[in-house]
Amino acid sequence: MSQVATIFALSSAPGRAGVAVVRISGPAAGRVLDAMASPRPRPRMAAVRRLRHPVAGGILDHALVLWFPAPKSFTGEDVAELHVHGGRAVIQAVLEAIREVPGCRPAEAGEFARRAFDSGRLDLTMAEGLADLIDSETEAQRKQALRQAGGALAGLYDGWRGSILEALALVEAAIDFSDEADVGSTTFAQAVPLVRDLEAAIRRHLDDENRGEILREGFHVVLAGPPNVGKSSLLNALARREAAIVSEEAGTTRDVIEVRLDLDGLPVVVSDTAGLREATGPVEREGIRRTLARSRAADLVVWLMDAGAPETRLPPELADMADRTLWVSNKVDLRPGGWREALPDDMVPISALTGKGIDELSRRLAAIARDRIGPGEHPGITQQRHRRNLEDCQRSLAVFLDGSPWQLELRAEDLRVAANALGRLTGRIDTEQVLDQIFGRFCIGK
Ligand SMILES: Nc1nc2c(ncn2[C@@H]2O[C@H](COP(=O)(O)OP(=O)(O)OP(=O)(O)O)[C@@H](O)[C@H]2O)c(=O)[nH]1
Ligand SMILES: [Mg+2]
Repeated sequence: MSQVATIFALSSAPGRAGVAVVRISGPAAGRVLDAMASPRPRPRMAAVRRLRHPVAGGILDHALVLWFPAPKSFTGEDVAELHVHGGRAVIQAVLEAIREVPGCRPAEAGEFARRAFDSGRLDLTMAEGLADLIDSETEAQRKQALRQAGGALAGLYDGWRGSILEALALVEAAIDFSDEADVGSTTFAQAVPLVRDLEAAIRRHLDDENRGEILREGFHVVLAGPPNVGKSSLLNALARREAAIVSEEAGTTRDVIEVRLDLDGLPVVVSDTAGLREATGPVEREGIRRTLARSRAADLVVWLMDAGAPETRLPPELADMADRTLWVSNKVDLRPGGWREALPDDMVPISALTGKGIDELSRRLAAIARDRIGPGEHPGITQQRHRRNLEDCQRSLAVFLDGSPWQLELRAEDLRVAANALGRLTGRIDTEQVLDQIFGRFCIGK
């Protein structure tokens, strides 16, 4: 019998908690309820039941039980949920008991979401959005992930794919009627504006300065500058903890130290780096190499200098970063006669030691990050995988528009390639490898 396995797992976080949720999905889910929590509750209505061991019959716990018959469930299969008391022994006893019901086995990582995808409840971008929602750490990330999990990208991409298929049908009609020159050229001519609009829309969508991707990964700020100016002190002030070692010795920091901050709902990753100067040994030289590499890859460099000896030129290796640099001068507490005077306007004066100016600097960082990655009006690309497929699609549409209208077979192929790129993006056209990669990122119970 090639019966689909029924899978089960703890779907809430492991560890002690008030309540733990055990999810069961598959054809035997109803039998689990009959054997352990009889009578089955009405569909989608919570009911309190004594949970019993299916073989021995002993009481395991008192639980809130839910029954979602197929297809109206997360996975599209029969699903049962047991909300049990969140103690380790309770959870373990319940999981071991479910295993006794014929046809049930523990779920693998991401298997619930994979089944939801297989039954058409989710497309790939929605599944990815769900994974991101679970991983989201800040308000802006939550909003973006929720929008994607709710199908914002799926709707957009499916709509585009539909238009490409429409254009393809017109070109195929042109091929079928090619001996009736009039009909053929008319239908082909109808396809062209459709493709032109689409190509422009996809190009605009791609031209987003990677907003969604940076929001998903975090806005990267690198603290750089000469040695001893207070970069590590500033990192600690921003993080409000002693994340990095501070000392009066120049050349203290060697490795890059990263902290993740939530600045006004935006994920900002701040890195402290080795001070830039002529290195005195191989370890410092490696530290400086890392500083430069990090700074060049950053979304923003905070160039820190000593207010008493401002170094207002970036090292030549960072010349390209000039328009992504925020100038900050530290140790203003040491400047006699006030801390703002004689500093250029666009410089942020702070004292990492006393905390002066740190709030203002945080606000400036948040404003820059918001400008760069704040959620836009339109749902955005959130992953490299999306971008690659969209670029493939856009390129094929451009080839179509540039190609000869007399080579109809080739033009039809351009559109097929474009539609397939979007199909791979949403998972309408699958490659097992991509699916394994995406669902492998989920944890067990998701
Ligand atoms: N007075 C004063 N001293 C500061 C301030 N910020 C940092 N310092 C001191 O400056 C020295 C160097 O600070 P660090 O934070 O280690 O400097 P750094 O830039 O990380 O130094 P390297 O890692 O060696 O490049 C320490 O003695 C700090 O206490 C400040 O705002 N005012
Ligand atoms: Mg340091």
